Amino acid sequence: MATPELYTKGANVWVPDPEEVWVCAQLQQDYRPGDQQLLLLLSDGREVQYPVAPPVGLPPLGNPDILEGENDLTALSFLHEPAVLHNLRVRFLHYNSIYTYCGIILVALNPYEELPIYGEEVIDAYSGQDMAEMDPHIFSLAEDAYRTMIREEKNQSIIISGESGSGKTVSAKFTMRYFAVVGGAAQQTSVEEKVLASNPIMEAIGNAKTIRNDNSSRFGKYIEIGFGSKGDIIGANMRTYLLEKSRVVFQAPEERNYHIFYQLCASRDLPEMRGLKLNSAEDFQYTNQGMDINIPGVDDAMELEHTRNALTILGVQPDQQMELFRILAAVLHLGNVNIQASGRGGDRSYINGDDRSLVVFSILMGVEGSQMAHWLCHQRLVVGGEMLVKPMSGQQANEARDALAKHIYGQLFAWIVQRLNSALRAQREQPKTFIGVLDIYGFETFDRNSFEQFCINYANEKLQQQFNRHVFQLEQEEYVREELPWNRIEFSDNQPCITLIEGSLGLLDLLDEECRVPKGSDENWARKLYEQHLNQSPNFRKPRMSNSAFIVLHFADTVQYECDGFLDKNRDTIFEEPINIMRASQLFQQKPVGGSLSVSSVPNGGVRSGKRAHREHKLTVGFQFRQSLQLLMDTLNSTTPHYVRCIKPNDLKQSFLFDPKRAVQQLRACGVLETIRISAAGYPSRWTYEEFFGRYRVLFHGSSAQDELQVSCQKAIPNLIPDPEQYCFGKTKVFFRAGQVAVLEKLRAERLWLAGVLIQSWVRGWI
Ligand code: AD9
Ligand code: MG
Repeated sequence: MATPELYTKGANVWVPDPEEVWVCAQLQQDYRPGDQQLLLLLSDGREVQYPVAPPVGLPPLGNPDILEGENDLTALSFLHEPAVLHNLRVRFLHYNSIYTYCGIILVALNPYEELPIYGEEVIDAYSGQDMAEMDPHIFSLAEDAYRTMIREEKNQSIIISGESGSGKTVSAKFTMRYFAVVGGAAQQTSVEEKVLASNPIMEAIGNAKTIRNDNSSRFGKYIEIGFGSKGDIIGANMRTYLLEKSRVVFQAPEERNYHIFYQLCASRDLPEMRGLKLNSAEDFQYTNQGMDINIPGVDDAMELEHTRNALTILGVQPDQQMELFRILAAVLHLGNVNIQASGRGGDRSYINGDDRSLVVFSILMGVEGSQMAHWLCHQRLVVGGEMLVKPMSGQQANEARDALAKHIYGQLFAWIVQRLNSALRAQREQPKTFIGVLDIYGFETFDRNSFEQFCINYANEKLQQQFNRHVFQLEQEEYVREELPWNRIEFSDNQPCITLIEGSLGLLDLLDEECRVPKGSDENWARKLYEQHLNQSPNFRKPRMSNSAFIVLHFADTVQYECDGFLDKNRDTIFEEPINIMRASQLFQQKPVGGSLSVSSVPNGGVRSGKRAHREHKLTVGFQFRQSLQLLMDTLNSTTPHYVRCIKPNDLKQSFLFDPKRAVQQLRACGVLETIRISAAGYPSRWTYEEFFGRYRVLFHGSSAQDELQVSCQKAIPNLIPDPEQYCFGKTKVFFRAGQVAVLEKLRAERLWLAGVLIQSWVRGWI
């Protein structure tokens, strides 16, 4: 893509820098083909010899000044990483602009500061406007989705991704608020209010404080907002993905369990809460492991008020709310049940009959305490057709208790989602169209990566493919519309990686198989992975120093996964007997929708009956996740997608601080740079003949008559750009390959200079 003739004295280039990622430098003399070095002046005043011999090559060129602060990155003439980074930084730091387009993507930088740009007056300003005419904003994207839906009578979706703490949930809520305002019914119905009220409820039960984000969503969510024939909101429906259940029983230092537990503990002195026998969250094993039960600036008792109000708005009656709280309190008490190891070498365990936590748990859940105590410490096995009761070790019993807690919470979560959905269901008419908002976990890589990261990264791999194909298709459509000669754009499809994960005998298949075979183990699975995929799949590697880990080359990054624990997490093992006792409980018996909790209505981990569950194969987590992702992809593919990519500009949660290293890492991972690449591979710069003539008339000799513009352009351009590969004439537009706008700008500048026109004005692009 380097255009040697542009490397002349005074030209700006970007050179790599360990701190700033890229720094700007100015060429001190013309480059001549064959030169081994460039003499550069760095911005700090140093002169350096920059080696350009292969494989380094010429450094990327800076963009013409007219493009500085451009609000669409794909309008940059040179499309490369330093240009993208520089432009985002200039907009963010100089103009406090957190939003920038990158083609069809809206890039959103988290400002970590409340900005006065979300008020109703701003919504009004964006409402009814054309996207191209307004500054980039989450509202302009929402408006575009809304207008497209009305105009084309087609479903839309807004796909928000980004890493933890980058602002996805905040963005999702702003889009929902936008729709609630523009789609608000004339006669005040309460549907919009209900749709918005679902947010605090879902956050109470599905969000938690993590080291990255005080309000981190621990599940994925796709909410479809249904609109009636007048374009007003008439209902909604949500689907959730992969709740992190392990958090219910375990939290890392400085992290918390789900907010709702702390909200309840903080409200324990309310008269109606007394019966729950709650203490401070510091006293419960399930809420105190992070060692800090508070979030600065958050009053958990007040938050419970919000949660309760929201539940009331959604029609969950106070007595039903108390039922939920009772189950949640029971989970906390369950975590404090003291399991004692006994027997030789601790191979048995027991719970004291007067264990206070067990007593409270049993009362709250309405189950028989002694039975529960027995079945938490014993398991039933079928050996040779005969039923045996086997004692469990202390560790096994603790695992069984934790598994029960996770199961109860998972059921409660699923029940609340169902309950909200039935409250949000459209009443009078069927929705004509919907806008789906997807707030899903972004690509993740930690020092140690396990099943959760694997699933999350798999989801992102699928979303990236959906995105690539969509962008690619749009490009092709534009080329067809403009009747360009058939010109295939090459782009790197990530299908091989997806096949590796979900294909036949892929990673998930082999994992399921290993979960089925007797004596299956994480190590055996690892071995089978190596046998099947090493040197076969381009996206698979084995780490040199380990036999229990594997490496996947994802589109965003290369990630090493530790196999330890994959089988258990995929099986999501539940111990049946305690759950059978739960099934006898009043709370778990009633009808699912509109009624009370049900253990059998929810597919994930739903236990059918004690005996049958032995024989019937339970669906694995991986299998279900693959299915739900496929369903999501089908849905997204049937809509017009709109993409938001959230970027976390620093790890300190500091307002308007831009850490280029972190930003670039995310731009690579979220596909923005890939979009740029796809864009650069085709004809990223395009102008209507009129626009083109307007800017470059000094380079023309031909007629400026309206109907002859096209012909004039077609005559002029071959003289300006000798390589016919670099441009293409369409029906209404002229298309250029990356870098050509810079060539034209340079020619224009020289012509203007010759003509003696004031340099200042063209530098600023005023003429
Ligand atoms: V996670 O993957 O669920 O852990 P999110 O959802 O990407 O993450 P979230 O939306 O919760 O991040 O944003 C994190 C915090 O950043 C918020 O609590 C705000 O304090 C802050 N934030 C994000 N976006 C904005 C914004 N547009 N304006 C002001 C913001 N603050
Ligand atoms: Mg979130």
